[in-house]
Amino acid sequence: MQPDRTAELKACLERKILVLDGAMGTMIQRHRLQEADYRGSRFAGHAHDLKGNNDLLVLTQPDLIRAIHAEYLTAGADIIETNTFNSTSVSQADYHLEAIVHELNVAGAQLARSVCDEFTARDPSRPRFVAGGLGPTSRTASISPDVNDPGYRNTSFDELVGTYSEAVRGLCEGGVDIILVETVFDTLNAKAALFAVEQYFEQVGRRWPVMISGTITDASGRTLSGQTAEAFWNSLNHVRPLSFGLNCALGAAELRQYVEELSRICDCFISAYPNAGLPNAFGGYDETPEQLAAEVSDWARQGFVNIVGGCCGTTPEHIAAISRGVSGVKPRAVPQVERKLRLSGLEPFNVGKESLFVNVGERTNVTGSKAFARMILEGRFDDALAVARQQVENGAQVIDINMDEAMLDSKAAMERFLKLIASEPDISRVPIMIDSSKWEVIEAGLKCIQGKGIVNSISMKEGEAEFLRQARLARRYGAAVVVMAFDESGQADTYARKTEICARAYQLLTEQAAFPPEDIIFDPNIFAIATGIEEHNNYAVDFIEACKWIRANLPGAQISGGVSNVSFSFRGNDAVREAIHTVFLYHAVKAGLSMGIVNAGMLGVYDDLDPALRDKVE
Ligand code: THG
Repeated sequence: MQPDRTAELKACLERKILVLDGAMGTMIQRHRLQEADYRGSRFAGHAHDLKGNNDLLVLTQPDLIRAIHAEYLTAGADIIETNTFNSTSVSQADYHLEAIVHELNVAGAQLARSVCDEFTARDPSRPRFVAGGLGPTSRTASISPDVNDPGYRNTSFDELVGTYSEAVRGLCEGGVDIILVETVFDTLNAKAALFAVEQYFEQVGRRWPVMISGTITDASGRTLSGQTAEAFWNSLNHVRPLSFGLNCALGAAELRQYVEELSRICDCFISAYPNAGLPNAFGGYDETPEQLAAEVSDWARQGFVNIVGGCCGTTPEHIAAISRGVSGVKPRAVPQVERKLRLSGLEPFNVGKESLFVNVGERTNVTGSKAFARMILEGRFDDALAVARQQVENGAQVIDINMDEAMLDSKAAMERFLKLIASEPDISRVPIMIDSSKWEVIEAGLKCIQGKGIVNSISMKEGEAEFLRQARLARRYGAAVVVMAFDESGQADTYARKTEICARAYQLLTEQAAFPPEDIIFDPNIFAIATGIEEHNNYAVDFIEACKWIRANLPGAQISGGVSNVSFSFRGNDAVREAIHTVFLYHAVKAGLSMGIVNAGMLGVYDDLDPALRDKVE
C-alpha cells in the first residue's frame, strides 16, 4: 500500500489552489473505440456487449488511459482521478462484469499511481496526487424508479455499502492518496459510500483524506434527490471531509452561486469542477478553455475555492487554461464555523440562537396516537402521510416516527413509511427523528434517510460497550443522538440521578467515541406528575432543574423531552393537559430545554392561559 501523503497534500493546499484533472469520457471518445477495442483479448469471448464500459479500459487499453492521465498532468493537474467512476458492482452489472469490480479498482489506482509518480519524480517540488473515484452508481437509494409505487427502490443501502466496500478496498490497495466520492445526485448513495469508506478505514487501521463532490441538477439549486446545497453539507459533514464541493451537470456560470454558498458554510477545503458549459443539442459541450478558465479564475480571486478542475466536456486544454488562471492566486482560507446541531431533510435545519425551541412532531407514533396506530396496522399509509404532513404544516421542525407496536413488523413499517416520506417533499423537507426502543428498527430507519436525522434513542441501560457501539454507528450513518438518562440500574427519576447519568454519558461519548457535543441531545426523562403517588410529584421540577445543570455543565449539548408525558394523569382532559404543557415548557425552556416532542399546533401561550388554571398548574 502507498505511504500516507496526507500531510504533504494538506501542506500543498495551504500554499496554493490545487488543480484537478478534466473529463475522462471526452478524451476516450476522441479515440472512437469499437467493441473489439473494449474487449481486448481477455474479454473477446464475453457474452455481453462491452462497448461504452470506459472503466474496463484500465485492463484492456491501459496505455490509452495512461496517456490521458499524462496529458492532464502535463496540462498542470496536481490531482488526477482514477478511471473508476463506474467500477461498482451496481454499475458493472449493466455489462455482467460484477466479478471484476475489485480488480478494476486496483488496476485503475495502480495505473494513475504510476503515471503520477513519474511526474513527481521528474519535478519533486511539484508533488502530484491520485484521487480514487467512487461514482454514484446507476441507481438511487432514495428515489423510486416506479411511478406507481413511491415506496419501491431498485437498490438498498446495504447493497451499496457492499459494492462500495469492494471498490474502496481496491482503490486503497492500488495506492490512491485520496478517496473522492463524486457526482453525488442522491445523498443516501453517498452516505452508503462513506459508510463503506469509514468501515474500511477502521478495518485497516488507517485513514485516507476524503473529498466529497455533489451535483446540483438544474436551476432549482437542488440535487436530483431534492436537497439544497446546505442540506447536502449537513448530511455528510460527519465524515469531516478534506474537501467538499460540486461538479458536473452545470457549467461554471450556473454553478457559481452554489460554490459561493458552500465556501461560506463549509469548514473544510472547497472543490469545484464544472462541465464545459451546458450540453448543446447534440449532447456535446461548447465552452472554450478560455471561457471556463475565466469563470473559475474569478472564483479563485473571490476566495471561494481550494481545488478546481473540469468535468464533462473538459480537455487538457481546459485544464491548462484553468491552471494558468489560478496560478499564484491565494487559496481560500478555511473559515471557523460555529459548532451547532446542524440537521437536514431536503432543507437544512440548524439548531441554535435563531431557533430558541424546536418543535418535534409527536403524532407519527403508533404508541402515542391510537388513530395513527390504526392507520399503520390497516396499511393506510396515505392517511399516515397526511398525519406527518399536518405536523409539518402545524409547525413541527422535525418529525418523530415510532412504529413500536407488538402487532406490527416494526422494522418493515419504519422502512416503508420513511421511503414514502422521501417521495413527499413537503414532509421530507424537515429532518427525521427515528424513535424506537429496538436498535435494529433504528438502524433500518437510518438506512432510508438521506438527510441528517436524529436517533431516538440510545442509553447506557445495557452498559457502556453497547452504548458506545450504537453511538459510533449512529455517527457513521450521519445522525445526531438523543441520549436518555437511563443506566444499568434503570431510568433516572431524581435530579441527582438525571445529572449523574447525563454527565457520565457525555464523558463517554466525547472522550471515547469522539462524538461532537453539538450532536448530543440529552433527554433527562419527562415523567407523569399527579399520578397519586407522592414520589411522582416533583418529577417536572426535577426535570427542569436537570436542564439547568446540563446547560451549565455539559457544553454544546442540546436537551429534549417528550412533553406530553408529563400530563398523562389527565388523559381525556385536553384543556388541562394543554395548560400543563404550556406552563411546563414556559419554565423548562427558560432552564435550557431546546427541543420537545410535542403535538405540533397544540401548544398554548403562557400569558393567554386562564389565570386560575395556570396557578393550579404552577
Ligand atoms: N423521550 C423521547 N422519546 C419519546 C418520549 C420521550 N418518544 C415517545 C414519547 N415520549 C413522546 N411522544 C408522545 C406521543 C403522544 C403522547 C405522549 C408522548 C400522548 N398521546 C395521547 C395519549 O396517549 O393520551 C394521545 C392519544 C391518542 O391520540 O390516541 O400523550 O419522553 N426521547
